[in-house]
Amino acid sequence: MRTRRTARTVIAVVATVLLAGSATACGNSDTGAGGDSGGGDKVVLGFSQVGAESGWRTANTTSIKEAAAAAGIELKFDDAQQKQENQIKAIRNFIQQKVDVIAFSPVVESGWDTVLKEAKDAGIPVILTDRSVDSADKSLYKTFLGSDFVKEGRLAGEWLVEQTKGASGPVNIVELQGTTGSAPANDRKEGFAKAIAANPNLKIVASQSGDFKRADGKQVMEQFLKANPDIDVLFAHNDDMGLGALEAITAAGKTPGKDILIITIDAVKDGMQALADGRFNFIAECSPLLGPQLMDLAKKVHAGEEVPVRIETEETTFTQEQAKAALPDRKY
Ligand code: GYE
Repeated sequence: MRTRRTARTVIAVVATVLLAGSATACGNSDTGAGGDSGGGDKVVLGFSQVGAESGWRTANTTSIKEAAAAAGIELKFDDAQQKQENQIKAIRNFIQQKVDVIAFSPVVESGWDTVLKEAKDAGIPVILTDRSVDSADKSLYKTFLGSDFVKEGRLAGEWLVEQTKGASGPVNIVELQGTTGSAPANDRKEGFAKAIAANPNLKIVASQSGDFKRADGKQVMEQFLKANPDIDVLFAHNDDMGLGALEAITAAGKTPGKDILIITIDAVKDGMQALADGRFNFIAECSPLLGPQLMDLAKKVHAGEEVPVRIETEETTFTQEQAKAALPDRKY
């Protein structure tokens, strides 16, 4: 009995201290960085999304909206329809509305310094999510939460090197790149190229952007097939372009996954289904479920807490067998 009462007292004391602590934290954050949003106690987060170009993006948007609701964050969401000018406009609107925190996924890497400086001058902290910027001034944002795209490309390339070990003749590769100038397109291309570089028989015979979209993937693959009769491998920077390409390959009378090996990145449900069915051969995962971590970071930077400058998403890779096993539990 005695011990129990003591334990209860300890818990009560701890709870009081915690409450007092959080009250202070709230007080601090109200006067901290960022303007007065007029949103009461709720942190107001302005988020500029790239668009709705892929299954990955849809899952990412859902994750962000659900996580904001769960965290009690007021989310102002803007869809930029894959246009940088729209993202810049959205960020300027957020600054004008004096939101507490701005987060965005930059459609391309370059050209952000001016608007980021405007946010900094207004005292509004910025979080980069999913994609990064190439700004030399790292003080323009607090942190970057997202994947290592170079690594994803490298894993894709390493798998191919392993598969084609001992191949005597040339292995002709076509590459469907993501949005021109975007971090994932630049980095995945680089990682893949480096991974295959030591194997002179592995040759990228054509490489073009399909803008991360299914329809564009199909159309560019049609052109690839017309211009190159002997394609052995397709490396697509995301599942959606790979899925579009499947139609072009089938229409050309070839069997995807057999006549042409298909490697993609993302591992969204449709991609995983294609992999489990044997139409894709390998996927390097890129997780879109960034919402909960983003909300946590938004609260922290609003409260003036230090956060790591780089937070990397955890990811894996999938073979056909692994996709079959993982598919039933796949949430997106
Ligand atoms: O791979 C692609 C999406 O930036 C990681 O964007 C993201 C990429 C993702 O459109 O499907």
